[in-house]
Amino acid sequence: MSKEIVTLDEFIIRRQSDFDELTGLLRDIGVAAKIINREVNKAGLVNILGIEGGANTSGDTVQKLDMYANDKIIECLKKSGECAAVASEELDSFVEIPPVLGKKAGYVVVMDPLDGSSNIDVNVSVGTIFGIYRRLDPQKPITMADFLQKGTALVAAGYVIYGTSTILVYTTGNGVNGFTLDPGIGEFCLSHKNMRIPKSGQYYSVNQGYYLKFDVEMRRYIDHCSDMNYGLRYIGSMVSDIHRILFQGGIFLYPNTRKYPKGKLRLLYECNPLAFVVEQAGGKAVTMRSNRIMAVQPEELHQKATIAIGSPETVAEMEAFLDKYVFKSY
Ligand code: P6P
Repeated sequence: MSKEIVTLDEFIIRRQSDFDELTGLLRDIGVAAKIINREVNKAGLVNILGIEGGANTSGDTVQKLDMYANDKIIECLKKSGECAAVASEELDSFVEIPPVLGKKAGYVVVMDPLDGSSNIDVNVSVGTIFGIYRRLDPQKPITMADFLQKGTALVAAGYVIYGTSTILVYTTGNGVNGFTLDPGIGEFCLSHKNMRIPKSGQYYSVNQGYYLKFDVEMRRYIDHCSDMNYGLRYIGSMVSDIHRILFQGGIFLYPNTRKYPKGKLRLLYECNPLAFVVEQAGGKAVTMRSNRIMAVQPEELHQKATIAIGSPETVAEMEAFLDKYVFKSY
């Protein structure tokens, strides 16, 4: 008997009890993901035709794909009237979304519309990352404080991977579920129910090229991974690297380096949403000082953070190296 097909829309409606008003917002994100998927899949063609970054045959300016994704998501978020404002890696500050039929929108969205977009030219998977917060006070105007909330205040978060298949993975705080886009019917269909990360894993994901620029405790930990014959998997696309760890177990690391003393990845719209998903799947996400990522108080929109995220036992094993080697100077 064929397995029942549960589309993203049906799943969201069935789970409506989670967050009533969130239903339309999640569906808006699903629509945006389908539109971005279509353009990402054509990106290679665009480059072949040599019009990337220029004007296409009809004279239209070909937008950079990450700005295209940014604009498309904002356009889709205007539909449900549940999102009051958006903060994006592509924008200096947040943008407000016009109310729909005078409705007081209850949420704000943080996002990296197309993370790892430099990989598109070499046909490596890229992704969209999003997080959803309740507004601090729907009766008051939107301020930066609505966005500078800890990850623990997220009500939903997820990512989309545009890869060999297009998968949307999200949580509303009641576990993690994955939906694969079926191009035949143009719907995201439930494909990974109640995802759980392995308690430990044999993969580590870090840019080994920075080895000599890491702190001594990080270099000792990477030596340990080699001693344990862990597999190194790193494609320079955070969403894809962490998606693999979610499935196969292990750890993803972006430590501080001399070039990025506070880390490279963004706390608000990269680390926190992915930390929420991984924690909801039973994993762990900490900074290089063993602070829970989701408990860090954001001070500014594009704040950077160091991160170690993945299987709980593997992250704990890494933290033991921080304790063992870090000089307790502070
Ligand atoms: P590096 C992509 O540019 C990105 O923001 C993440 O997706 C990825 O994990 C990281 O940067 C790669 O950075 O310094 O290793 O090239």
